Amino acid sequence: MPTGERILERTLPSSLRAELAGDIAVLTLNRPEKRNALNDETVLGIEAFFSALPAEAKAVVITAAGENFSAGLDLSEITERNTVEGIAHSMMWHRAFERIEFGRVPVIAVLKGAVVGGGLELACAAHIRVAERSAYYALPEGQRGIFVGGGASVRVPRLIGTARMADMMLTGRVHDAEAGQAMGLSQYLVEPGAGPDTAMGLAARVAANAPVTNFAVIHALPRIAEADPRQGFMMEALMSAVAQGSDEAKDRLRAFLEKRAKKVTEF
Ligand code: 1HE
Repeated sequence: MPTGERILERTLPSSLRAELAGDIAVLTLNRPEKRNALNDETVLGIEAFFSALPAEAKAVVITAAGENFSAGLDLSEITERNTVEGIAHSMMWHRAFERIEFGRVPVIAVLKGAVVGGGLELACAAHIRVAERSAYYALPEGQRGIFVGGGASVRVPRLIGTARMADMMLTGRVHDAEAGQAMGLSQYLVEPGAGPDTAMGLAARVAANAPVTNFAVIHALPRIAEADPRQGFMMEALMSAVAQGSDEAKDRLRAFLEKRAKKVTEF
């Protein structure tokens, strides 16, 4: 049976590179000469990658070649599009990024340099963001005369609040990596160049979790967090029971009780 890696070799555009490091798949934005601007081919490639992850992959790390994560939408492609085509284009981004957020495994993005416009939208679809100190965040759509279309209106307010997003769009405000960390755009802030190693270390920890836990965190947690509390508590009880009932949970709990598992402080 062909591995996902081999499938991906055939389907990915040159603006993306995919590798498998053990049980961690690494997707690299590979168009540094255009600051990893996201053209249609790249967004469709992202969708293809996350739709056909190698079976071995238990976590994904998204990195970027060059000094920048991504300068967002490829502005050279936008001028010819009419309104109806614009809707289809935005929905194509939504589809691709939903594959990231609601895919099979957790995703960690390594941010640096420009994380702007659609680049920030891509970053926000990941579950964990590791920002190098060079990272900066902006939503220049306001200044370009357009609006976000890759899911930012849904995902960014959940991280930083509607008021901060409105400010970024209305005034063109740029936030540096420290500010981004303080407001919740990133969960980790690291020195320049340290992002990939940090992300791979985190991915290894994620990959070591029971699959049912990772499933619950990706698929159940965000839905529960947005649900009416009464339904949320019910969903939590059901998810909790499903997880507890698994053989792997029983093995792990027994290992702790028999002093064979690490303490919280030893992870
Ligand atoms: C691009 C793009 C792009 C660079 N589309 N080609 N995004 C933006 O509005 C951000 C636009 N980009 C910039 O403001 C700057 O490029 C950066 C601050 C990110 C980086 O500056 P710098 O000095 O390192 O690079 P550069 O010289 O500006 O760009 C290098 C090349 O990349 C240059 O092409 P070249 O052929 O002249 O060498 C640039 O034209 C090209 N380039 N960014 C196309 N974005 C689903 S809706 C999402 C809506 C949005 O994302 S809107 C925000 C778009």
